[in-house]
Amino acid sequence: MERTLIIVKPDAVQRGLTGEIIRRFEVRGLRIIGMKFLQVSRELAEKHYDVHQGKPFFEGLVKYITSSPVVVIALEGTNAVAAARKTIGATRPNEAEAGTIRGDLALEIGRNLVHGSDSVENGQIEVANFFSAGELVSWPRNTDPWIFE
Ligand code: IDP
Ligand code: MG
Repeated sequence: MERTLIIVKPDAVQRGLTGEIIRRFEVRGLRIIGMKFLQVSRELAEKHYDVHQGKPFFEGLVKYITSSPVVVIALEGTNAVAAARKTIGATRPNEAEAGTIRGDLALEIGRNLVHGSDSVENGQIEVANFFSAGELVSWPRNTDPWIFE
């Protein structure tokens, strides 16, 4: 089943939006298979955002994601990657649709509250970067037949 990595970023944790953000993925029907609270190290931040190395916002981005604790969540579901990205909304919160996390709760690109993997391949890679195999539980949820056809 498709997997995606969600990061409830430092601004969201500081603003007390962790529960609100988890709720939106939960009610969407995505199944939580891993979750933890941690402070991201510089090393892990650079690995996670490797594709953005060399861009003008890279240093600020690493500072932001390592500035304060985050909640990381591994989600599973049919079309988990695209579904989570839709629920998150556009990267620039001013362009994000109302009804999305960023469109409802954020204003600026450098404080956009949440990360979601951008491809099926990156979903697998990013989940593995943040979770060991023993930290993931692929459990049979009783509601699965009412959500996955
Ligand atoms: P995404 O989070 O929607 O996938 P990406 O383009 O992958 O967006 O960028 C990763 C993160 O880097 C963004 O969520 C945002 O926090 C930050 N970022 C991207 N572009 C800029 C920028 O131009 N200025 C400041 N921060 C940026
Ligand atoms: Mg991205």
